[in-house]
Amino acid sequence: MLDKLQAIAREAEQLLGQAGDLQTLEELRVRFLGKKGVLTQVLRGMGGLSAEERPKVGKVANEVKARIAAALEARAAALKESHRAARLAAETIDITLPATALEAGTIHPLSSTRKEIEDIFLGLGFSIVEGPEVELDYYNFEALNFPKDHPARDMQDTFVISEELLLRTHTSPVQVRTFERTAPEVPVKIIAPGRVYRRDDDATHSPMFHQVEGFLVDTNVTLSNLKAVLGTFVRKMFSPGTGMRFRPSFFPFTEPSAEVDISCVNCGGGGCRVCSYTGWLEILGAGMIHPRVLEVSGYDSEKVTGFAFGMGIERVAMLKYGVNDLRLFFDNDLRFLRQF
Ligand code: 2NM
Repeated sequence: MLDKLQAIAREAEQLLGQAGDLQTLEELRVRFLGKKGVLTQVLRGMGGLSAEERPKVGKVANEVKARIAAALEARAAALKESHRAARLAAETIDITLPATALEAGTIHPLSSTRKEIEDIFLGLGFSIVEGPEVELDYYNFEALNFPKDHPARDMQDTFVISEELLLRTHTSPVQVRTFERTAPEVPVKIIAPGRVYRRDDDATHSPMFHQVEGFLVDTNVTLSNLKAVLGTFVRKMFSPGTGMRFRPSFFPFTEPSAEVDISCVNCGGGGCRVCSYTGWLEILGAGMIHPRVLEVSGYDSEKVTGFAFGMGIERVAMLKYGVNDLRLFFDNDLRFLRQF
């Protein structure tokens, strides 16, 4: 029996040494070490051995098993290594070839416009604050004095998530969150840039767009302070000669409210197709913060006043760069983006 075991070991080692691929190796493993393999067959015959012989044969059987397993492993490693060497030899990389040029990107026009707006207000002493895009109905509408039946609160116009949650339709909730943190301290001079969402989609409306809103709260803030700040802004943003006018309007969170126009960036005010021959272009909304908005956020509206304004970054960018379709900003067509 011992001779038989030695013979098995020798045969296995010889066959393994010749195995040319992993498939053959696996077949040999099954043949020698498998459940119905050669070694198992021999060990079955151990029942007929004497009590003295049994442990001796058992010991040799285990040694043979270990030898075959080791030979299997060594051959598998050798085969894998030679496969790797062959693959590397076939694969030729010429590291002296010139590299493929990486195309340099550019800053997106909405990003540069946002940055320009931010820089102007930073220069006027405003700080930048951001807030969540998924917002509570309370901060988006309730605290801003929008009545329960206001059309903007309709599911038709707002992306509603639940009874309490929605996608913010403007960045004004940032103002309320800021008021809550700072009240009753003054002054507060903040701009809030960011993404906003409305259910609207055409050449001049995108369901997602960008806004910058700003507000200033202090003692003795008046409408003339608002005009001074916005006048400075439009002259820096467009050109030193840019004219500005206020038209009466309505917003739930400001009283009085105004739509702000600038003299046409295309014709300078003489009248052309861009301004529909009016000489003016609407650029932002503004007003004096409604006392109720100040009060719910913790300010005493008898002691402090404030102004607020809001503008669409897409609209500013369209006027600044003469872009006539807002969707171009979101199409990611390189022929468009490369022009900035
Ligand atoms: C606008 C127009 C007018 C505005 C008001 C406030 C707040 F929170 F202070 F009341 N934030 N933004 C505002 C006012 C926004 O956007 C067209």
